Amino acid sequence: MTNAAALPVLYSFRRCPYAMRARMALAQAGQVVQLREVALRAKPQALLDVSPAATVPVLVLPDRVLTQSLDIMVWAWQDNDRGDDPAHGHDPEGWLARSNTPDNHALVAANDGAFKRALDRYKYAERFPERPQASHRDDALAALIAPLEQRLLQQPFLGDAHPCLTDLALLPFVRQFAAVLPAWWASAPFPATQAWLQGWLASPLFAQAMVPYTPWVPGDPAAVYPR
Ligand SMILES: N[C@@H](CCC(=O)N[C@@H](CS)C(=O)NCC(=O)O)C(=O)O
Repeated sequence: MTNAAALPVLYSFRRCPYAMRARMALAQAGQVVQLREVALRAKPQALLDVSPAATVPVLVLPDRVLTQSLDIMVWAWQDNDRGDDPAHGHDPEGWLARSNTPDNHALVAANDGAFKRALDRYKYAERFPERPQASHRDDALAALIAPLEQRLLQQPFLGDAHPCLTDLALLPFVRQFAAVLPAWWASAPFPATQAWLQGWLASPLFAQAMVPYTPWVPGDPAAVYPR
């Protein structure tokens, strides 16, 4: 039986897109952690102690602390410590390997950079009154959605015939983009990206990553993720 208190600690926030992609990677790779749901307005001291920047997600391992969602995703599939299958670690299906292409690295950089910046402005357009909302949306389309559509017209996933880390890295952000003006998105000319997003939102992996946890309070018993 697993001793839950000995599992790595994941500080997480359900609605944070960075935390979502980390949770999906952990679950897909078969990693089990103890999840500490964080209220961003009242961050626990234990989180500040391990990560002064105190963003989520943070994964606390026995020998190091990972404070970037992409590092947590890579660790999820790369970790060979448990030795389930020494030849393949936690990635017998190649989710990490398939993501390691220049095109996929460029998509993640665009997502985390120009797209995220435009997405925030599109989402909170009233805070950026110097430009109309649609111009921020155009920036977001140019940064990520248009190149993503080109890829997905040729292949169902960013790992080609199968999904990979890159699909999961982009998904929570594309979801946010679609949700800003759902009616606009539904009639926008991006059929491949719309189908890709729909497929992921209906997937068991996404459902597993979105199971709610009550905010962690020191002294609580370990809350195992995935459930
Ligand atoms: N580069 C970081 C970004 C993480 C991030 O910015 N997370 C947000 C929540 S979505 C956060 O924790 N913000 C700090 C705060 O709101 O106080 C990563 O990839 O993990």
